[in-house]
Amino acid sequence: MSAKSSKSKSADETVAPSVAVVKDASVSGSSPGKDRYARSAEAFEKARRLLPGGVNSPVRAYKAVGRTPVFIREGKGCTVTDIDGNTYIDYVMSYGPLLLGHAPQAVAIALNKAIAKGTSFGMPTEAETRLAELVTQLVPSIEVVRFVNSGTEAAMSAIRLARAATGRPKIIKCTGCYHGHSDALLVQAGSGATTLGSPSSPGVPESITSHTVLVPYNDLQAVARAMENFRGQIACMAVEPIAGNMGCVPPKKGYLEGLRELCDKHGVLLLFDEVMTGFRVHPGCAQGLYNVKPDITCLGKIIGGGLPCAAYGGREDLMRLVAPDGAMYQAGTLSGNPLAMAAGIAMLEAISDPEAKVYETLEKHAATLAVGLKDAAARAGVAVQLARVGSMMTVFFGDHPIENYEQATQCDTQKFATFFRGMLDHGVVLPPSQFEAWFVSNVHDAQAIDQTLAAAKTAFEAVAS
Ligand code: KE4
Repeated sequence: MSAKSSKSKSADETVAPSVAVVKDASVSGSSPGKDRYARSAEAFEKARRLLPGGVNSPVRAYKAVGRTPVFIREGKGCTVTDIDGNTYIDYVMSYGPLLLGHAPQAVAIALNKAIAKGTSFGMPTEAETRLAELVTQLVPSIEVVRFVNSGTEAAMSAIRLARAATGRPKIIKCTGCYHGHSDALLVQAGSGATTLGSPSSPGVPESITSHTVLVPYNDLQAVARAMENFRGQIACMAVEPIAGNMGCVPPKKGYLEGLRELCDKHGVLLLFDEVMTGFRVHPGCAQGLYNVKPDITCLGKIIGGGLPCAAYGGREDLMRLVAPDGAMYQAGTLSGNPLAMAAGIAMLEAISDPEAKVYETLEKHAATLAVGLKDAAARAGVAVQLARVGSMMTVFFGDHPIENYEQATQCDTQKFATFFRGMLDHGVVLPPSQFEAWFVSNVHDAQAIDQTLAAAKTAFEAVAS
């Protein structure tokens, strides 16, 4: 999901906020034998009666790709199997947590041990300290950390911390970057030069979003102007160090370093939202890869190994402001719960084991996939831009450079939808939006990549025709 597009959506267009709606009727490609997805279609009808859109997170409803969602029965390695018995090579990978594939043995064993001793206590456990040790050892900028249950909660709390630490009300964020669905962050470009945000969702008061200043991603001049315009009022600049919610858009050379300098110049805290990039692109996160230290970092996804776990952390002087050390209040019944801690410890111990060569394997598989996809698109005569950092990537359907959200939204979402359906019908399941990143795990082996590229050949030909 990513920031809401500028136009408001009618009720039946509640899609992943930035995804242009692709009308089901006109483009729902010829899906092979309706029976192939019959059970999923039935399950979806039943779910829709009881859940908004039949899902618990909007992007999963497949509104942008002209199909109804497949319901998953199980995951194994780099594949998932739906309730109709179709098996797919999976590049959704739960939108990022599954760096080691579905239910890796280390995590499964750790969870089995933990669950035998209980699921939640509401009292401290040593597992929380152990995961905190791993996080502070691996993430260069984190000296003290607080665990929460979702990336939204991490970002919301980190912003409150920045405001508490600076006494300043405003925040800067980039259009197209997504930091969860807390009110202050559901903004879209407002009118007028001030670029003050206006709500991108009903239910968000203008009074909240008027403290959120929007700038384009990868544009240092815009950040400098915003900091000048609102001198002394900006608490933090929140940014995905590698954008993943407009599709994968890497930072331009010098961008992150430039943000660090501007923040230092204006007394603004630099907040890296590494919910997606944390431990994805490097054992030290994106900040380790690019060697730029933020003041506050949000983590999520991989840190819980697929269980609900996220965190915010940073410089000790800042984190000591958080209750009960300090007065900045934040709390959570299931924060640091033993199951998520067990899964997170198993994940971080596995990925930080130099013997395991996890990142070398990820890079090898993802690079092979990227080269093969570009080649398949070229052979089919389809113009694509492939953006990749490590094991997160996006195939953009367009022939223009993509360095920010505005350029990403100029892509051909109908071509993407055709490609998506072709891949699904040939055994590969992708995130159902042009504005999402694909995720490769260390168990997407050579055979899986070959199968993916065979499906891509057919899917690109469908786009071309
Ligand atoms: P959650 O509240 O969904 O755990 O995390 C929000 C969040 C915060 N920051 C970044 C950089 C994120 O990518 C996310 C969530 N990512 C989306 C995927 N684009 C989650 C998928 C969904 O919304 O279903």
